[in-house]
Amino acid sequence: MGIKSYENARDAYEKIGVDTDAALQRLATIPISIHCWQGDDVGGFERPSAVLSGGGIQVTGNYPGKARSIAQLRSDLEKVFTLVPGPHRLNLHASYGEFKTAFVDRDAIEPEHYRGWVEWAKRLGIGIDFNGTFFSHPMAESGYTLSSKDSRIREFWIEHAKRCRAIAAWIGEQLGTPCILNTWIPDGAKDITVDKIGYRNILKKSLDEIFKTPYPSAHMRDALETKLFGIGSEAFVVGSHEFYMNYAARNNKMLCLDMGHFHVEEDVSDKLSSILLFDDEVLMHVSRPIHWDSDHVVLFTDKVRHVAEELVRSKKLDKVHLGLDYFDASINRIGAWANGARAFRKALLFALLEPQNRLVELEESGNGYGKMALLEAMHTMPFGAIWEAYCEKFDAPSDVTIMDEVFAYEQIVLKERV
Ligand code: RNT
Ligand code: ZN
Repeated sequence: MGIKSYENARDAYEKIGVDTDAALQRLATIPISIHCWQGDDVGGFERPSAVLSGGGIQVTGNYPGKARSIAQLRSDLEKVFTLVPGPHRLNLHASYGEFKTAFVDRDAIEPEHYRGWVEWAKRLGIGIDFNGTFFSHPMAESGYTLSSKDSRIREFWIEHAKRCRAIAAWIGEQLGTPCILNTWIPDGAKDITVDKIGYRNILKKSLDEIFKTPYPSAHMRDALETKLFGIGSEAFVVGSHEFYMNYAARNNKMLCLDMGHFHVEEDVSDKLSSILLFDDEVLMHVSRPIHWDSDHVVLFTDKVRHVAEELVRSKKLDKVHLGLDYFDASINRIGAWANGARAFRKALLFALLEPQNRLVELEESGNGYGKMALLEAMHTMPFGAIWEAYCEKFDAPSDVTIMDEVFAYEQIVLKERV
């Protein structure tokens, strides 16, 4: 598009009191944590040909080109980083450690297994966030992990969680940026559960045990991911929204809000101002829900925009850690990955270009129509030119040229994979 169209767009925004240069600068300071698991369908590298199994989540599709080794996954991630404009972090799952030839079980993982990722991140100048892996494992087959009534199972997963915290603290210290550790467990049941309070009580005790060891917040911070239901846990999820909201508030932990974990008609953006008034920080799992926790690739949709708008309007953008959570194995994975990350960044830019003071004035003066008209006008502002300028700033392709790069990578790199 070029300078001229940016300048025209800048003038148009200036007329409504919006400083586009400031918005671009601000956006360039906001990292998005790119999830490792879109590249290999949440398989991980604990064993050769590992695949996602169980845990209330599911990947569909078998489009060719999936990453089958850590080296391939890193190559894919590096490609994605060039396709997405802006500062990145890596969101790593415990099952993506470098275990070499020996099998290392979840209750035996050590920082050493993640050294390769840390070295890689240092080279790229990015931070890493971390996740315990409480699924795709024989010890999770009963449907319960940290809330299991079987002490052998429970202790196994408590040990995993403790080790993940130690690893996260080590990663954060190594990289000089706090590692956000998300804990999501699949615990729940397909049908009527009688002793719900029993399971929740066990989960509460397990968490208390896991969080006994304090770590400096400069190294790691804990987040707990809430959920309403999953595949196979339609009737009961132990770690529900209410459970974790209370646990987090009372124990000074962060909530992780996954946009796919609520009823489709619920507006996740509306939850943020209530939570952030009481909790210091929140972790977001940006996703695009369709009917159930479907982990669809994020697009520039209303729901995604509303989350970005709420973060900007509430001035809490710095308090919220932004992570992505989607996985689609039915289309080109690199394109899916990049598209989702770009769509969320685009939503943030859209939100940063809102004439917020003017909108609040209209609202406070009771001018409902004026507010509506101005918000409506935002949809036809020359937003594309500003977005393109942002992409250019990071040498990232435009929305139109990106597919050529994705196709070229597919031809040269992905096609070779068997
Ligand atoms: C599952 C949660 C969780 C996972 C990842 C892979 O419902 O959303 O965040 O998607 O850990
Ligand atoms: Zn999630």
